[in-house]
Parts: sequence; C-alpha cells; structure tokens
Amino acid sequence: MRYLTAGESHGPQLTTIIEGLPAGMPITNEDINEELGRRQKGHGRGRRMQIEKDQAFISSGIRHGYTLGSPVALVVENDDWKHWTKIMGSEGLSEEEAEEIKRKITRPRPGHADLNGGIKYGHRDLRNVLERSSARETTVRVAAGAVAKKLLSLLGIEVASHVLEIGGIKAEPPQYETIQQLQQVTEESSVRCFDKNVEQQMKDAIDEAKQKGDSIGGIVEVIVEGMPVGVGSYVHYDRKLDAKLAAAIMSINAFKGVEIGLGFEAAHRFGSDVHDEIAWDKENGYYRKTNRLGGFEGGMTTGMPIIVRGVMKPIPTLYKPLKSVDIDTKEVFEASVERSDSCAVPAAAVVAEAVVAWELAAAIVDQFPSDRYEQLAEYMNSYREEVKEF
Ligand code: FMN
Repeated sequence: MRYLTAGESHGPQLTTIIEGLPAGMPITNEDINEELGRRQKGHGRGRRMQIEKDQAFISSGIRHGYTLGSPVALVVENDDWKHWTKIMGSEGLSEEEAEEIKRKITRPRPGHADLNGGIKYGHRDLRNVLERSSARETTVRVAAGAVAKKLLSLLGIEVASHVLEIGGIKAEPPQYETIQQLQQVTEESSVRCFDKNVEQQMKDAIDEAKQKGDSIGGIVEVIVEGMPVGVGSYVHYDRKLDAKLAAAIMSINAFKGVEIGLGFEAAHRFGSDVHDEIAWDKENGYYRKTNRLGGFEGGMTTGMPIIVRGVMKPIPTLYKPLKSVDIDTKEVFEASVERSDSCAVPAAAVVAEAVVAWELAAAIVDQFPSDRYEQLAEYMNSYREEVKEF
C-alpha cells in the first residue's frame, strides 16, 4: 500500500492518492472528516485554523460506502484559495502583474526549507518552496491516515495519542484503564493531555510564547493496541516495522527525534530492567509482563501495545523573527513572517497518529492476503487463533 500527496499551502486544493487498499472495506466521509477536524483543534493554533474547515471530497475508489480496490483519491480544498488565485495560479503572469502581486519572498526563514529549497531548485522567489514545505500538507496525510485507522479499527486495532510535554511542562505518564478512555480524555483536552494537573500550565506556556512573539515545542506519544504478534520482519533492514515507524514520525514537519518504548532511557538501565519477560496462559497465549520495549523486538510486533514518541521543535516562524539574509541584496534582515501558530504540538499528535496508523496498516496489507477486505479480516482472525496455539 502506498500514498502520494500533492498540493500547495495556498493552492486550490490538497490531494492524496492511496493505492493498494483491499476492496470491500466500509468507509465513510465522516471517518475522514472527523480526523481532519481533530487536526485543526488545539490551544495555540493561529487564524488559519479558523478560516479553513477541512472537509475531504472522495473523488475515486469508494462507491456506496465501500472501497473498490482501485486507487482512492481524496481532495481537501483550501478555502482561502479565492484570495490567492493570482499569486498561486498556474497561468503565466506579465511583468506588470508579477510586480503588482509583490508577494515574492526573498528573506528565508531560519528553521524552514526556504533557503535550502531555493538553492536546490533554483527558486529566486522562496514562496515556491514554502508553499509545498508547509505543514498544511499534513492535512492530507491525516486524510490518508484516517483511511488506515479505519482499516485497523475494523481489524480490532486502536490508535490513540496524547501530549506528554509542551514547552518544558511535563505530564505524568498516563494511567488509563482502556485505550478508549485515553482517547476520550485527550479528545476533551485542548492540549491533548491526559494529565489534568498540567493542562492549564501548558496552555499558559503557549499563551506566554504567543505574547512574546515566540513559539514552543513538545513531545507526543502514540499508543496502539491490538496489533497481532509478528508484523514486520527481522530479515531485512527495510522490512523492520519499528524502523518504518521511526521514519514516519521523523517525516512530520518539525519532528526532530523518535523513541520506541523506553527509548533513550534504556541507555541508563541494566538489561534486566529493560527487556520484557515472556509469559504464557491458555486463554491469551504468549504475553509480556512489562512493555518496556514498546511493542517491538527484532523489527516485529510483540503483540503488546506499541508505544512511539516524537519530539517536535518549536515552530520556526516567529512573530519576533530571527535574522536572515535577503537572497537578492545579501543584506541582513529579519526573516519573512507567514501566518503562523505559536504551538502546534496537540495537532501534531493527530498527525503522528495518522502516520503511525498508515505504516501499521500498510504492513498488515503487505503481510496478509488483501485483495478483499473480508478475506483479510478472516485471515487476521485465524492468524490470531493460530498464534495462541504456537
Ligand atoms: N511551522 C511554522 O512556521 N508555522 C506554523 O504554523 C506551523 N504549523 C505546523 C503545524 C503542524 C501540525 C506541524 C506538524 C508543523 C508545523 N510547522 C509550522 C512546522 C514547519 O512546517 C516545519 O518546521 C518546516 O516545514 C521545516 O521542516 P523541519 O522542521 O522538519 O526541518
């Protein structure tokens, strides 16, 4: 299974094409739109989130509520496009028109793709870079992830996320009883935090950063329950599922680090305090008494919950901009400011869920017969039974 995305931040629309989904899988517009709505929430989001109310239009691959097995194309229109038709249009411009538009960007923003992208592709107007490198693209990644989440959920696999840290304010590790409870509590929190004791402090930290024209980052955690044992593989570097999850998290704009299970904490502990002892009972088969390795051994799932964390740097566009160099004049200026959030960590948690869900769904579709959804579900059930008997 694979997907591509297309679209610029202020272009007419964003598009994703998903290829390789089994036929006969039930899915609705609401399944996708609900996830798009979740991405737009969160304390600290800027004006754009109020302008855009993202909705996906299904333009192919789904008929009467079921996938056809053909490519699924999803389109999300940019509501702000009407203000950008000249600036972002595909038609050529006369010199006067180009001069009149005056939205050329020549002062690259530190921490963005602006300068490197301009040099690489030879763009003297850095808007040609920032329009595509913008995290607006994560909208359709969330749309593709919503389809993956639906497939997982139908197979009894649930994905949740929560925010562990914002701008140095740390939450306690969540003590939840069921993954549904974790989903519900974090959904009600405007910072997607399970720990009510630090929620207000996180909001205050975001407000303070905003007031100062600055930004803050944080840490998000994705938890997945219900994955069967043995998905992924140890036989080749590019089949290791933990490595694919790490790459997926790192591919989210502004993510700078990934941990699975204990992650970096494992460096400080004895082996006996890191590895998870193996147990067995008749009803459940094999299980681990602890889950310090976050659901992975040897590039494969252990059947325990998957726990992946990612660290997001503070958003690079600052209303109190850092110094930069104008690429035309070479003079030192403050960097350009595009409309921006002061903290997008809660939204990034939703993106992290989407990219993790995608990799897990793709690994399942890769591993089990998957032309037809029903066949896949049947195979998964019998595989789960077979595993208990091992
Ligand atoms: N960067 C900004 O400068 N302003 C934003 O409003 C903004 N919003 C973001 C929203 C989300 C959900 C995510 C995941 C990232 C956001 N970013 C924002 C981060 C930039 O897109 C990112 O830092 C930039 O593309 C450079 O990529 P890199 O940080 O991965 O090197």
